[in-house]
Amino acid sequence: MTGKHVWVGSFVAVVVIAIALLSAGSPNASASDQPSSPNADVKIDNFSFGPQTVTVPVGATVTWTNRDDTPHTVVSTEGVFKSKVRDTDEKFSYTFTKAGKYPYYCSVHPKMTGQIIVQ
Ligand SMILES: [Cu+2]
Repeated sequence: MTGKHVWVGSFVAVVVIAIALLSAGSPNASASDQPSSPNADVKIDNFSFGPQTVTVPVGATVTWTNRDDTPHTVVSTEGVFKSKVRDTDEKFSYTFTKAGKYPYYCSVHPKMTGQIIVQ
């Protein structure tokens, strides 16, 4: 009789601890996800930027990765940012802190163009 009560009591304790751990864990998980969520990636492949137009919120970091066999650059038309020559698999990142339209091109191949829209 008393043994059964002890078992029920420890079962309740385990459930309470489990709920406490779950509710403590979820805010941590969303906090660690936060930096990656507003950011965007642009792939450079086959002499083009993809996607060509990317819309991000203010504060987002855009990362370009050269997936082409040819070196490319990422150069803002208005001089806001300018990468060095990026070889295959090299990256360039820029964080946009002001809203606006940011057209850019590849200075090696000026016909390659793209645009970042920051809202
Ligand atoms: Cu290029």
